[in-house]
Amino acid sequence: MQIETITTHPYDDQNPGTSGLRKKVKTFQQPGYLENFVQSIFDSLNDFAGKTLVLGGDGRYFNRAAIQIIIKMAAANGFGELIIGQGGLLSPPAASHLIRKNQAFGGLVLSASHNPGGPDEDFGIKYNVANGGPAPEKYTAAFYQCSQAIDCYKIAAMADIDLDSIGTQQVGDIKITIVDPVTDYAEMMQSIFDFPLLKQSIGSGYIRLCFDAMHAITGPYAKRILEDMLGAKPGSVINAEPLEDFGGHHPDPNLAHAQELAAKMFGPDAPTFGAASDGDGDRNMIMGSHIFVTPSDSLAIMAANAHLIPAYAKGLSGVARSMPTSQAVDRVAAKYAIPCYETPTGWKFFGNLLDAGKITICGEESFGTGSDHVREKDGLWAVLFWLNLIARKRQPVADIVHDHWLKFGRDIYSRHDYEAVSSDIANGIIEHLRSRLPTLAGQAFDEYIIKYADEFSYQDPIDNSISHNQGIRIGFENGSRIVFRLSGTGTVGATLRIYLERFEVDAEKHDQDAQAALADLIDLAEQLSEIKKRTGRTEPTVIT
Ligand code: VG1
Ligand code: CO
Repeated sequence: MQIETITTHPYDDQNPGTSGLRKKVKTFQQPGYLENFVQSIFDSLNDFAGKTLVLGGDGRYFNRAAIQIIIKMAAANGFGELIIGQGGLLSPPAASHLIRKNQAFGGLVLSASHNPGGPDEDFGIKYNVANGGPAPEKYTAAFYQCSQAIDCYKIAAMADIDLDSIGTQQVGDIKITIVDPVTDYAEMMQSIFDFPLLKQSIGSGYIRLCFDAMHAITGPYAKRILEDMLGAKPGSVINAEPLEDFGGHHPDPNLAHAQELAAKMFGPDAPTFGAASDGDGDRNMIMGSHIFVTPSDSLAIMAANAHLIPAYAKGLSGVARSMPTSQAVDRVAAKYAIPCYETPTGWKFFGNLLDAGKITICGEESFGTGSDHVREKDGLWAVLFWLNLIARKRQPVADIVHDHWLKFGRDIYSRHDYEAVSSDIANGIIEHLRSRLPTLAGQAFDEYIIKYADEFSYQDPIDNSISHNQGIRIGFENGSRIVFRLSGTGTVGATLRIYLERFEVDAEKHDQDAQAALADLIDLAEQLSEIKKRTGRTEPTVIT
């Protein structure tokens, strides 16, 4: 096999964000752009000669082309084996599982997750380390550094690989195995949840479900697991066929984007249970008949009831949530006397805690939950968790949620996003907030008295690495919080996120509409940040 060394020039924008490098497809199609980044990853890793790399993506536009390039580069750089999902497909949790199961050196996951797909939309790539989780910051910083000085990349002169035929072939020094993307993952799910009980509850009609795959990667996973294995009626999985452009939709599971599902769940004769996943299948939205469960509540409810799930019957070692996620899970941890960790946004910060056995379950407000079964958030895992819970408790979703609030109180929660704001204006807003921080504590705005105002820094309790500037937090004496941060996954301008939460202990007030209940905090967020004033916008782009 002939290996070519191709001269290239650096691109200055290959700094990975919250979850890998995400750019427009057109950016990735520039000469050498993808190659530079992949070579920069390989150049910053050591001792992988002859070892195994897992490879797959969310199936969006450019996925197949990128996989062919990466195969040739992995061969040229000396990997010994590639494990690739059939059709180039692997959801991040399935890739994470394959890395762990095969004791691979790492994996490349091609995904822009919840971002739209197509020739004019987004593409992304991230590297996962040997524990199956996203590369921690010290790795991504090294990738970026290499990308700024790169002058050549290596690629093998070999024919394209047939990605659709399962099996193993040897090409020169590299073994290439195409695997079914679902089989191993489905087996793992069977080992975590009570499949016989689920089959019985679904088969008897006690649970009627609708899962919206949003024309993204979870289609084949959900069809196999929910319909074929658990007996949900054919058609229970909607938008099940993965499309390169997700049917022109935004594959982000929330009430704003999963409208078809939302209409069903709030319509007449609504199913008992509804759920959706994002483009790459690591997020989940949970709904019941006429109820939407916020991701922060979902995490807390899972933690509070985990002992009812076979794999977690012994209880949890601890829990973790990203900083902007509501404090609902903290209340569960306090009651069960288990540790609760607060990490920066992004799954890479959970890896060390999971590896060290400090936590069993973790989650983010952005529709992500997961456990120590893999090192990624896992959409279908969360769906099966909820199904298992409903089957065990013999209670509808709404009752499970209301009972939880009764016991722990309700953390009323919402996130407001302002997308595609000019970067200068967005940075100006953050600077403005930052400059106000030192004088905010003690100030009173009606019943809201500011208890602390700071910029979140995190010291990893395992490796002691420190991550600064992880979002601006303003906490109030009554437990409410407002958090401001800039997104690290967008590809156009800047996205400003405002996270709002207020604790309500009074059961009489648990059924309020979140936006109405948070109205004072929403006003206060504007007073403090001047987002509307500075952007000229009258309302957020998306409210979740
Ligand atoms: C967003 C979410 C974050 C999540 C990340 C990746 O990041 O807020 O919680 O981990 O996306 O999710 P940001 O920086 O835009 O706020 V996914 O499903 O894109 O892998
Ligand atoms: Co995702």
